[in-house]
Amino acid sequence: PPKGIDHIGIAVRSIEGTLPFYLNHLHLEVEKIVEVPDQQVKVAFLPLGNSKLELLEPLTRDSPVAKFIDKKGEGLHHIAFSVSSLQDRLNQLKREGVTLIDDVPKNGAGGYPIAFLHPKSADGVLVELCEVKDAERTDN
Ligand code: CMX
Repeated sequence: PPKGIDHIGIAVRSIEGTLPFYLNHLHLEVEKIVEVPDQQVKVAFLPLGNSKLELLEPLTRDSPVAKFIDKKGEGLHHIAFSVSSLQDRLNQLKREGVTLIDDVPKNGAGGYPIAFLHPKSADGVLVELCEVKDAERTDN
């Protein structure tokens, strides 16, 4: 089973425009802001207990997050579970008939391997799996 929720992804048009809500009203803090070329997004990390929020700002007009905002507007974009042995997990899900977006892991925003499952396999929820080494986790 997954080890926990690594993060929740929220699609925004502008990180700069969105941050004041999380900083001033929810009193969260920004750990770092990085660009993830593989996913064509800029990401702000806001730690929250053993998990975090990720604000996702599209870097290109035709990136997945830009298309999402065009279609559905800003808001909850995906949920990410931490797992071990990501490639084994993907192989297993494929054998079980789950539609994968990524057959092989990509480089994620946190610097570790990630892969997405297709929302049509999860009743409309975009699910991400993140491989986090046990030693890097803060909750064990
Ligand atoms: N949550 C739920 N459903 C979503 C979705 C999301 N985040 N994004 C798209 N969909 C749905 C669409 O609503 C659409 O549904 P319908 O067919 O019922 O209309 C369907 O998926 C297809 O969407 P689309 O707009 O035609 O877009 P594509 O098929 O080109 O892409 C998807 C959809 C999920 C394959 C693509 O967004 C993707 O590859 N996502 C994974 C990568 C990603 O999202 N990266 C950004 C985050 C990066 C990070 O966290 O670092």
